[in-house]
Formats: sequence, C-alpha cells, structure tokens
Amino acid sequence: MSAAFFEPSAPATQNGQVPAKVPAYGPGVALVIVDLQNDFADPRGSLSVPGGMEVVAVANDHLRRARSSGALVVYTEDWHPPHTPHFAPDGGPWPVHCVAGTWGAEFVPDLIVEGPVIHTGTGGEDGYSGFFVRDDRMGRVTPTELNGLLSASAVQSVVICGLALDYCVKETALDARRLGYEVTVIKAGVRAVDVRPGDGDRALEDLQAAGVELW
Ligand code: VGL
Ligand code: ZN
Repeated sequence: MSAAFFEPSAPATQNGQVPAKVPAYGPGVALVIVDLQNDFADPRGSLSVPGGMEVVAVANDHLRRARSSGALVVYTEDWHPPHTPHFAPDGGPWPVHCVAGTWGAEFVPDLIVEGPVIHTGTGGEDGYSGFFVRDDRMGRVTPTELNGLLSASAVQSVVICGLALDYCVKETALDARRLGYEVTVIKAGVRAVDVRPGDGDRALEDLQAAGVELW
C-alpha cells in the first residue's frame, strides 16, 4: 500500500468510529466509474448483475468527493453494435446487452454524470478493459482514449468502482496497473456477475496479487 494515497482523517461514521483509510481524492487522482448502465445494474436489464443498483449510491458518493477535491471523474460505457461475436446469437458468451442507443446502454437514471465518457466494444470486439479494445478475430489491441485522458491530467492514482467486478472492473484495474498507475478498487462499489460461483472472489484475489489496493 502506498501511504500517500490514503488520508488518515476519514469522516467519522454514525457510531463515531473512523474507518481505517479512505482514498484521498485530489489532483493526480482519477475516479473511474465502470459501466453503470441499465442492462447491468437494473434488475430488468438483460445482463443484470445481482446487487448492481446498490453500487450507484456508492459511486455518487465517491464522485462528489472526487469532484470537490479536484480529482478527475471518468466514466466507461459498454457500447455494442446489434451484432458482435460478444453476443450469444452471434456465437459469443453473453446475452445481447448495451447496444448503442438503447435503454440498456443508458446510464442508470440515478447516476450523477459529470465528466468524460469512454465507450468500449463499439467495433464489435470482445474486450473488457476501459483502456484497450481487444479484437481477437483480427489479433489487434487498440487503446481507447482513457490513458490519454489520464495522462493529460497528470493522473497517477486510479480509483475504480462499477460493474462487473469479474469482467470490466477487473480488466480495467489490471490494465491500469500494467500502465503503471496506483490502483484502488472500492469493494462496496462493485458487484460480480459470478457466471461461475466464486468468480467475484477470485477477481478480488487476482487484483490483490497484481498490487491493486482493495478499499
Ligand atoms: C461486461 C460482460 C459483458 C462488464 C461487459 O461491463 O463487466 N461484462 N460485457
Ligand atoms: Zn459487453
């Protein structure tokens, strides 16, 4: 853990206890809110993540703190064409979800959206990271605008919440580490799809092994 990244003076909770550490927002820090879209967060969504809606209030709380401190807030959105090898009808693993321009692709209505939005999956690729688009058919990896946005704001630390822990949150956090950022994942601000039971827990282990701080 990096000492510089956490502020000891966390706000007291109702019973007067002070949490051990809170991500310290400020210039050089970016909060990345991953895929808080209807299809993932809403129980009526086509790829609904259990408990997904509970994440929205956590994300809003963090984004208020981030914005008031001068930290950057960036959003990602899963943003697919109607047909893509990512979708089951086209031979992929997932039900049709987050098709560009549909209700399922919209941010959940309660999410405060104030900041740049990065769209991923737009070209029909099967990647999960907010940083890179991976097109396995073409053997091609293309960066999104995310790393450039962070560099332009001299970001060194990335705090991540959103959906789903075992896919887009995990891959975004691992790529952020590979790119040299200090990375914190907000545990209360993520939920797993758990296609296989335990995927969420394994994702947390993988993140920790890669040097990601779990808060
Ligand atoms: C995601 C599955 C398929 C995610 C996106 O945002 O985690 N998961 N597409
Ligand atoms: Zn997707």
